[in-house]
Amino acid sequence: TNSGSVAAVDLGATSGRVIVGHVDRDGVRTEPVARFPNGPVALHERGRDALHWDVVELYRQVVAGIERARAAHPDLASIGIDSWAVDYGLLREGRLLGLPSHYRDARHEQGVSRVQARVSAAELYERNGLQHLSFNTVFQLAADPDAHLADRVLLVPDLLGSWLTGVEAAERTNASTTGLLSATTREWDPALVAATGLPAELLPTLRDPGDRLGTLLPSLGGDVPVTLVGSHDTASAVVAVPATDPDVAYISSGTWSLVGMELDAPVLTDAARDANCTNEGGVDGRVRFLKNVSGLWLLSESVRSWERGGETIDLEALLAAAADVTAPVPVFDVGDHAFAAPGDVPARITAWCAARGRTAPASRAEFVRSILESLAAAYASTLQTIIDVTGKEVRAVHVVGGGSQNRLLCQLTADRTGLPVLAGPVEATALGNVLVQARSLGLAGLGGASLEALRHVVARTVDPVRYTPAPGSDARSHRTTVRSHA
Ligand code: LFR
Repeated sequence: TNSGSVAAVDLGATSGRVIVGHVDRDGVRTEPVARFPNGPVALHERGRDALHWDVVELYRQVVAGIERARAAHPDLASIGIDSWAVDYGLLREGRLLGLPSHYRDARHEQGVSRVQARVSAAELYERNGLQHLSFNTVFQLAADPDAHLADRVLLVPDLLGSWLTGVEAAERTNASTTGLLSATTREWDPALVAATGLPAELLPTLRDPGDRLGTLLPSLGGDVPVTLVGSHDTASAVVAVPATDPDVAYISSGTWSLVGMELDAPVLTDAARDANCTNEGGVDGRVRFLKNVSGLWLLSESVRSWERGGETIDLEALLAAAADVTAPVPVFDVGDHAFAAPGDVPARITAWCAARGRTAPASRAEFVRSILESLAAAYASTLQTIIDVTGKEVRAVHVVGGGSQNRLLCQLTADRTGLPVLAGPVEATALGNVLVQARSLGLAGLGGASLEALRHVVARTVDPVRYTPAPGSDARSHRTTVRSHA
């Protein structure tokens, strides 16, 4: 019944934030305390440009954010950390061996053949249940020329957690994205670890969301516990999907768009593998059955390239102009390898169109419209795949995260899926992070609460914006297909 405040550290691939969440009988309220940019840093090494994360700068920002949170709330009850998945720091005797590699670095692709020479793609899927992404940690480690120097590997949130507390652990939801975890036992799979060519001792003990990792080191102010949350950002976001109906899909919409459903057990069928669906580990042992679709990164990279000349882009104005575009725009394959690395996305869209004899967008507004139409089209076909593979009924799509504020994208998603879209909360990841801490501390009567009960707290707090499929949009055919699976 006691209320309380906790800090959520949420690191995304394009920005990080520290948010204080206040939890009481009425629900959960969030208060941003710090926000800072993040992104790949290209460093010339071994004769090429390698993409890294400036994880030391991230740590500095996290510590500053925690200090600000504690200054404003001296009674801060706990801290939880989440970030993007798969990337790691190599340590030797507790010392970081170099800046972590960024998942968009092309080097990882070399790891695929090395791993698959030891474990076939089919066996990999049977064991880890993961969609094939060449940046899965198992492939990154196999391609990492420095990995043999390390005695420990820590995923990014675990690395930051160890710097804050001195305690090393592998939080299980994020561990599930490595490709090294069994999809059925949710323990490290020795055969998968062996496929990297590295010793099993490299991996720390697995721990679960809700466990106390440790206490802030005395040099950092001491006293406050660091509580494990769904440290994979997507796992925390799914906790905060304000669904009150089980027959829904979600899109966790940020740098990436994670399109899928929550299931009780993994689906490891040939159909799931052929469709490249993933079974990632959720909080409370749930399965995040989903596919990675590209995301707002296409838009932010476009804006970045337009701003390269020194100009500042007004994104709101550009989105309004995109909503007014009436000329037909190309729908391109957002998953095409051409769009994977950082760079000039509009130029790549033009090249993609030219190679296929299509008319490229003619203005910035048309580029934005083309990107959002293409994302929405990918959401619709991915959702159909998820429905086909699971045989589940879907009556609505919850969109959470940054993309839930993009009205045009939400409307296009409703139109192309033929389903109502319920948009929000925008800060789902931080909310999921906060709620898992609050439950673990027993704040506001949440001790022992089910995920459904946590989602009710979110639903009580935020009112999602509803987007209805436009009558007469080409969604009608989608809707019939979707419904026929009911
Ligand atoms: C989203 C996300 C995705 C993961 C990608 C790379 O932020 O965590 O779930 O596939 O980033 O880590």
